Amino acid sequence: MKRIRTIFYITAILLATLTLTGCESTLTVFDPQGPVARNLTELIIFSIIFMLLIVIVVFVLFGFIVWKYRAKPENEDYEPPHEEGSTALEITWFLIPVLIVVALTIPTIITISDVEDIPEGYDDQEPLVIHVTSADWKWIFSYPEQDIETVNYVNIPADRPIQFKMTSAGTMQSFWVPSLAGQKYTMANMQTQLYLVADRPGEYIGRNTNFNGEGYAHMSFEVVAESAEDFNEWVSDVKNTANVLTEDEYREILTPSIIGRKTYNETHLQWIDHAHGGSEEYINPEDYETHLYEQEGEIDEEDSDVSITDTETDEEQDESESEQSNEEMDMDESEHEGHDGH
Ligand SMILES: [Cu+2]
Repeated sequence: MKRIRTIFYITAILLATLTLTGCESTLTVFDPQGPVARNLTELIIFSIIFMLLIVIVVFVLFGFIVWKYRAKPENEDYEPPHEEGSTALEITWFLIPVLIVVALTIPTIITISDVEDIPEGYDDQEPLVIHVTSADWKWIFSYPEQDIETVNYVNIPADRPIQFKMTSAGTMQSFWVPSLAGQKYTMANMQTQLYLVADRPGEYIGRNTNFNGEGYAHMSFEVVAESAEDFNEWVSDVKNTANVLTEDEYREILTPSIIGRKTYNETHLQWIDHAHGGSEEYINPEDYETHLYEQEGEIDEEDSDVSITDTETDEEQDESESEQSNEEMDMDESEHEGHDGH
């Protein structure tokens, strides 16, 4: 009776784990939509199977030894003989882990150097260059060839290699489109590169995977892969309808804030390429202390379930709070001045 109950409990727990894993039939990482992501997925699957085999061998041997040398009534008084150790065995169990690490390292290095270049089979095509600038908390995409810029979404032609030249205008972030490529860091004053190809038209989610403050959770973007004709049509649409990006507007975009999608004619690359210095001029440290609170009031207004009066009082509170902190800062400054006078 007790055994049946135990079996029932174990089955219930297993079923619960299975059903609680969610409704999606595939995990994004195991459902690659391009050659770069496919390479990485194959490496992940190889590593999992390889390590699983080692785990199985270890556990089977462990179980076998425990069972074979268990205490039995016939060997109750058994005393093991004194052993001095065996050089041959010690070399063996030193070498096995070394070989395992080497066997895991070789395919990893090959794959990682492969994805650093235009994917195989696409080398005859000129890659489309897109500059990626991450800022707190948005993604800016510049198309130097087309002379257009987008925020929080990037349109790419499918079946053509894309070369992302990535940098950051602020803190370090990490660029990741799990369906299409692995993740790579973006850093101020330097450039990292990432190639990818989308097999066919489709929409994919990309996001920042490096925690960088309050707006981190919202720092995602959409990658829209289109046919070459659709992409060219979109470019000419932007050229005909979008506003020209001004330097003032660009500075405003860079302040720490959560903004939606934007589309511009011309790119910020004409004044600044954060990959080669100059980010400091565009970053105001004070923005990091106040700007998001102002922005939150705007977000509340959009929510239909928040009444206007609530939002107003929230904003008033935020304003008085930031005024207070400004006053405190002014006081601090005057105190310092006083000390300097001595
Ligand atoms: Cu760096």
